[in-house]
Amino acid sequence: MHRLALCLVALSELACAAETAPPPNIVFIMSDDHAERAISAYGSDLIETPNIDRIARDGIRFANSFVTNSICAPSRAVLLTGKYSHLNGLRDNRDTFDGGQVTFPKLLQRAGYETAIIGKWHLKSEPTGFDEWKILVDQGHYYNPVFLDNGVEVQLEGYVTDLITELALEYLENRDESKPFALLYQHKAPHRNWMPAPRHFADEQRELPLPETFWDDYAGRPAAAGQDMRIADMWLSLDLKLQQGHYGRENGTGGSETYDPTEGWEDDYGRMTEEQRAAWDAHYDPIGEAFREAPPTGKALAEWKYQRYMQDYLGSVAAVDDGVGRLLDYLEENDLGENTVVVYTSDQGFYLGEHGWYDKRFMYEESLRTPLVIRYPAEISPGQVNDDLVLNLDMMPTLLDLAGVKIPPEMQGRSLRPLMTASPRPEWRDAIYYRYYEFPHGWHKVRPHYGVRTDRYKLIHFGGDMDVWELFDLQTDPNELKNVYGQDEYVTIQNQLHNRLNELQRELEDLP
Ligand SMILES: [Ca+2]
Repeated sequence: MHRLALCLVALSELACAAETAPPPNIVFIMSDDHAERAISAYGSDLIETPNIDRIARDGIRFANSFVTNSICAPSRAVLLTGKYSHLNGLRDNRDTFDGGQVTFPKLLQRAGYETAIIGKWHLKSEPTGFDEWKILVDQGHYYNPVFLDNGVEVQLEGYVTDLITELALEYLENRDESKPFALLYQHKAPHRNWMPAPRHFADEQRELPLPETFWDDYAGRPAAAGQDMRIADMWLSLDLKLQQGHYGRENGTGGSETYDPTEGWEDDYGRMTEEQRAAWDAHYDPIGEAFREAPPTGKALAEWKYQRYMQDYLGSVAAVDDGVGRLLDYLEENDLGENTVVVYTSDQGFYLGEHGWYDKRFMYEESLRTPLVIRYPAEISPGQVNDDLVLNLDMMPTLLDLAGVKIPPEMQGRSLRPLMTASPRPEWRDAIYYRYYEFPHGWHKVRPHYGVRTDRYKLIHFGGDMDVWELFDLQTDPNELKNVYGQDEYVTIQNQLHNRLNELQRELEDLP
C-alpha cells in the first residue's frame, strides 16, 4: 500500500512519514550534456538505453522538462539551490559557486541524512554540505582522471564513467547504515570531447540519420546565424580524434579562437596507458588513415564530422547507461529498491546535429530540454508520463519534499511530488522563464538572451551586440525555423507573451 494511503488519518504528511515509514534514500544521477534524443525512453532514433529506461518504466518520465540557463555550472547551481542564476550568483562558467548558500544536500544533512557527491562537480569552490566527496578536478578527463578525494588529489587508472560508478558503489557499500543517504552520482560523460570506452567503440559502418535541420540557413534568426558551434567547424584533432599526419591543418574554430585543440588532444591521448592506447589506436587509426587517403571537403566534410561526432557521443552515453544499470542492480540486490528515490537527469540538453550544431546554451528546444525520469516505488506508481512544464529549479524542493524536510520559502521552484503521486493534481505553471548570460567571453558566441515558453509558444530576446526578438509557434513550427515576431496574425499572442514575460521577471526578481 502507498505510504500516502496509510497517512490519511495523520495530522500532517511529515508527522505521518515519521510514524509510518523511514525517510527515503536518494540517488540523484546526473550526466553532462545528455540530450533527450539519446535516451530510448524518450523515443530515441539513435541509441538504446535500457537502464535509464528502467527508471522511466518503474516510475515517471517528464516529457516537458526544461532548464533555466542551459550551460553546465550554472545549471548545477540551480539544482543545488532551487534558485535562478541571478539569485544564486552563478550566471556563467566564469563564476565561482558561493558554497555558503543553502543547498539541498545541506538541508538533508541537517535532517539526519548522510550525504555524498561522487563524480563531476564543476563549481570551482569546494563542495559544502557533504559527508563524503570525490569529485573530478574541473571538467576531468575520460581516461585516467584526477579526483579530489575529500580535498586530496588522486589519479585513478581507468575510464571515467566506470570509475565514477565504482566509487559510487564503494560509497554505498561503506556508508553509515544507521542513516538515510543522499548520493549525488554525477557523470562527466557525454561532455565534449566524447571519448568512449573500448567496449563502446562504434560500428563505423552504421550511418546515423542526418537531422532535417542540419543545413539550416538561420534565416530570420541573426543570433542563430552568429554562433560558433557548428559541427562543420569542429576540430579534427580534439573533437574528431584524428592524429597529426592524418590531416593537413585544423580547419575548424571549435567555438574558441584562442584554445589550442592539438595541445588539448595531446593531453587527452597522452594520458592513456600503453594498453589503453593500443585499444584506442586499433579502432581510430584506420579512421584516420581513410581520412588521409581521401579527405572529404565542403558539405561532405561537415557530414563526415557529424558521423564521427555522433558515433563518439553515443559511445560515451552507452557507458553512462551501463553505470546506471550497475547502480540500480546494487539497490535491488541490497533491498534498497523500494525506499530509494532514483532520479536521472542531465545538466541540460544538447544539439545532436539539429541546426547543424553541437553544444547547448540557446533557448531552442534541443538545449532547453533536459531528460528527467524518477523512480520511487514506495510512492510513485510505474509507467507514468507527465506533460507539465517542469524545471531543473524544481529538483531541490522535490527532493526535500520527498525526504519530509521543510522547503525554505525563498526557493523559486516547486515540488513535483504532487505531479508524481496520487495527490490531486495541483494548479501548475503555464509558462517557464529562461535566461542565458555567457557573452562576449566564453565559448561559442551565443548572444545573451532571455525568454518565456508556454506549452505552444516561445518568445526570446537576444541582446549583447544585438537587439532582436524571436517568436515561435511550436505547434506549426516545432523545429523553430520561422521567426514570426511582428507578423500580423501573431500580434495578440505576441502581446500576451510580452505581458507574461514581464510578470515572470517581476515575480522572479529578474529585471534585465
Ligand atoms: Ca553540461
